[in-house]
Amino acid sequence: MNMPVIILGAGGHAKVLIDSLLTASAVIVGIVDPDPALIGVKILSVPVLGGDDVVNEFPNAEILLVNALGSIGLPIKRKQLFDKFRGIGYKFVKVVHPSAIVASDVVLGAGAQVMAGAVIQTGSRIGINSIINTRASVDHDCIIGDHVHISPGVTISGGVTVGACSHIGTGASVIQGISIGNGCLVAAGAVVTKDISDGEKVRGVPAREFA
Ligand code: JB2
Repeated sequence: MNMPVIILGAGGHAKVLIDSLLTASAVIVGIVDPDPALIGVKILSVPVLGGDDVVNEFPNAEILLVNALGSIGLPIKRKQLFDKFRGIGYKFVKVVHPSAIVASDVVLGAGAQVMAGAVIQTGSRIGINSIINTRASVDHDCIIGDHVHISPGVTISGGVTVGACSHIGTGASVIQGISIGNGCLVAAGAVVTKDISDGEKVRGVPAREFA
């Protein structure tokens, strides 16, 4: 990564990303966040510079962005923030923690984030702006769509498809060959043994739909 980066958002996900980026000796210009009370606050030595308008002071050819808006449910706001800046020509850098294991043929989309201890096996693809969070495991030949959050400790077996903007909660498991649609929510700890349609929310063991 040759260009300096700006971090969007100053919360918990930002802290984890900044740690990963500093490990990789990235040059971080600062953080932007809409909360004015955070201006000047530092996260792991990186200061909050102001709101999102600060990004516009840097030409899009001279800076890379990192989307640090995480999610604890459907990643809609995270997608909106990504689309807003991508739409005006900014590029999002991929972040891969050095302790992650990513097979050599895995394709990571723009702005994908692979956190510490995650494993992504051969033949898998990860969409743009998606998070494979701490110690999550994505086995062989999985297709993870755009703007997906695979939360910490999730286990996804081989040949699984996860549609765009879905959220797989902490510690959930998905057996082999399952298809999860777009905009789905899998609650923490669920065990998914059947396909899930677009927009469905499931929880429990085995996972069943809830309102
Ligand atoms: O439009 C925005 C915006 N909206 C909220 N632009 C920018 N630049 N920042 C935005 N934010 C800021 O994101 C909020 O003001 C807040 O400072 C930050 C979100 O912080 P929070 O700690 O609430 O959540 P997070 O997204 O960093 O982390 C969640 O998701 C992670 C994946 C947490 O639940 C974590 O526990 C989780 N690991």
